[in-house]
Amino acid sequence: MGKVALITGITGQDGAYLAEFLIKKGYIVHGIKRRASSFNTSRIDHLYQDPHVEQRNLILHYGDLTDSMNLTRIIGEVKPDEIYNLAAMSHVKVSFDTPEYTANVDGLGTLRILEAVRLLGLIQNTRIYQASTSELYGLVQEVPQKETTPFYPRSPYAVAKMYAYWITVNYREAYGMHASNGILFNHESPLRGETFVTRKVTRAVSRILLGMQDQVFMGNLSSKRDWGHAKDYIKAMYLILQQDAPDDYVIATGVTTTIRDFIRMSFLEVGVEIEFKGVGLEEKGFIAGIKESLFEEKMGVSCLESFKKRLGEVVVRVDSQYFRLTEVELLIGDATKSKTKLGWIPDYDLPLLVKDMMESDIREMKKEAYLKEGGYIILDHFE
Ligand code: NAP
Ligand code: G4F
Repeated sequence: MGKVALITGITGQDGAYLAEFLIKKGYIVHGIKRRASSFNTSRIDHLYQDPHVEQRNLILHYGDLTDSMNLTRIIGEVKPDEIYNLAAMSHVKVSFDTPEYTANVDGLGTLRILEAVRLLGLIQNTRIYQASTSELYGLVQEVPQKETTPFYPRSPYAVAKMYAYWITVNYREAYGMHASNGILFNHESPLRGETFVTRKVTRAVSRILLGMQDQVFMGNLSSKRDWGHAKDYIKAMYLILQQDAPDDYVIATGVTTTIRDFIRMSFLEVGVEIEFKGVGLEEKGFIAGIKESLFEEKMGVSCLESFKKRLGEVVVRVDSQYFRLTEVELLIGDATKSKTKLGWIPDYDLPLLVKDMMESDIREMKKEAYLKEGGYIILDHFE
């Protein structure tokens, strides 16, 4: 019999990659999904099995991190070997609009899971992974940030996650639970939510290239993030729960990049050079050059002919509505402990991540353009 895992947040970016990874390892994976008025399982539809299939390896349960009785019932029925608590209201900016809800889900939600495991008498059977975050470092007290760096959270999201971090440590120390925190720096992928900065950029750049959108409005272009690939980071979650003793680990690449440079890299993926001019709200990104053979290879010849007419135009502007009340300016992690103790080695660096996201979004936007019959791509379609 394979091991049994329970993933909260299975419909999210990390939940989807982790579910696929664990199923390939022979696990039976149970996932908690929220009831929604429209389908919210697009990231895991390829793993879905009809409830009538015998010996399923993916089983979904309706649930919510705000509902203790629901969580306790599911954990009691599933009796998982491993729980990956990935569910959260995970958007930092939105947490300023919904601070109480964020505290309830991201902070108390973790307590509900720990307490359910304890009350059900599963302490010796069930290992728990808590999705902690580099946002805990906030106004950073040390560069780079590692496991011993003091926390200084800068948003309702980060404050809620700080409670979750410490309640996990406390249950480990008080009750001897195998409960661990992964302090994960930003990780992205083609499955990343569309309102996080990297995906917003790769989607918008793809649409601009295809003539489906003129420009994109961004927030703080100067903040720096340590971006890795979600496919690498979910492997670290798994490794953390395979250790004999529970502990807390930083997962990061050790490279930090501005939002501005991420935008440049995304356009450069198809040979478009962007130059930024101006400061603050007046900063703008212009099309400064086009490497025509690369553009043609990636986008097609008629798309190139149309796009060439846009040389010199502004495609990136700043809008203060995307600024945060208290910003996290710089994140860069030191993952030495994870590399030495877990043997965690990432496969992707930032250029590979950008390539993966751009290729996926260009494909997706081309499909959209064909369906809506809009944008330059349609010219290629008729050639
Ligand atoms: P995500 O794509 O936003 O997924 C969040 C998941 O949580 C979704 O499945 C969502 O369900 C679910 N969820 C939200 N509120 C819930 C509730 N009240 N009850 C039950 N489920 C709920 O996030 P992610 O990028 O995969 O991140 C996974 C976890 O790691 C999160 O806890 C996040 O805070 C943390 N983290 C992420 C990063 C990163 O860079 N990605 C870095 C550090 C830590 P719906 O699909 O229905 O919305
Ligand atoms: O992509 P972001 O929204 O991610 P953020 O705030 O770093 O949080 C993500 O990573 C955390 C790990 O450190 C996770 F815990 C959390 O759940 C989430 O996954 O923003 C990144 C940066 C910020 O400095 C933001 O101000 O990009 C800046 N930014 C600039 N313009 C923008 C935009 N962010 C968004 N979302 N949208 C913009 O237009």
